[in-house]
Amino acid sequence: MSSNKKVVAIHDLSGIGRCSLTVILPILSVMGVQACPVPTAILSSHTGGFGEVVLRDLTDYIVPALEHYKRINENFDCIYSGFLASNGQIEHCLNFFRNYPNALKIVDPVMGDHGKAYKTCTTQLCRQMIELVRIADIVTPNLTEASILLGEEYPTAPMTTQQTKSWLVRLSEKGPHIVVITGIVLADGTKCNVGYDKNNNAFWKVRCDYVPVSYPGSGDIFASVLVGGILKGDSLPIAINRATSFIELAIKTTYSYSSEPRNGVMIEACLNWLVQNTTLRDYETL
Ligand code: PXL
Repeated sequence: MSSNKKVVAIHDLSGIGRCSLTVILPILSVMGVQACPVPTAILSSHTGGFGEVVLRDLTDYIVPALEHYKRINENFDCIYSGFLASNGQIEHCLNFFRNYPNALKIVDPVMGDHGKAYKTCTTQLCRQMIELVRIADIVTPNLTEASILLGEEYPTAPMTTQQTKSWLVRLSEKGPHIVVITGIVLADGTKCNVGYDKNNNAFWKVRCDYVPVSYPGSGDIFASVLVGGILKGDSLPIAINRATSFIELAIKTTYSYSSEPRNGVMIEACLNWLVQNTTLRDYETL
């Protein structure tokens, strides 16, 4: 595997709760992609359910790491950013993207869930996240994040196909040529993840089963499988299919054990599915 793709993953490292780098690194590795972590912070746990978290901010690590890589002419195929806790971190991330103009830029604009912004996501931080979205090739917001980025109310009712397409197009008009929105409920009651490829004017959807529990880190798992798929040569609908099928499998496995939601998704039980690089065909046009 000497010619495998190499990704800089700019995310936090949370000790327990299975999110960000603790799920991104194993997922990319089993998919045959080399992940080079640039940790933005070290936390004892994620911020959703373990009480007061111990945090070591690493904002001042990002630029020196970038400078080191530039000094040694290290190249990357892709730069992939996620949860960022301050405007400084976003600024340094922008720096990374600008220094590697040929790398595929994937921004998961982690800002909130279930219609609410995370505590760390101030109005100013949300505004600056848009700067990262502008420079990105691919963005992967959930419905909450898509509504924040578009300045729209969080839709509590199902969305029409027309409205969903309009949101995808409006997000792509900010810069990225590929937009994937997760967690859409369409008017026919189906839950799905949707994608838009501006260059081919193609709209896609992949349905997923509803499971009555929400696990932290699910968005990180979805996005990292999507990143791995795209880098391994999946088309957009197949990559969305792979990411959706994997998160569905992992969530259903976790749910079957009645595991506490705050402990995240039991990816360890399911990573072998990714190794198989299954042929998929469960996508549809939107
Ligand atoms: O999965 C998103 C995420 C990443 N990192 C930290 C978080 C969260 C969501 O709560 O708290 C530290």
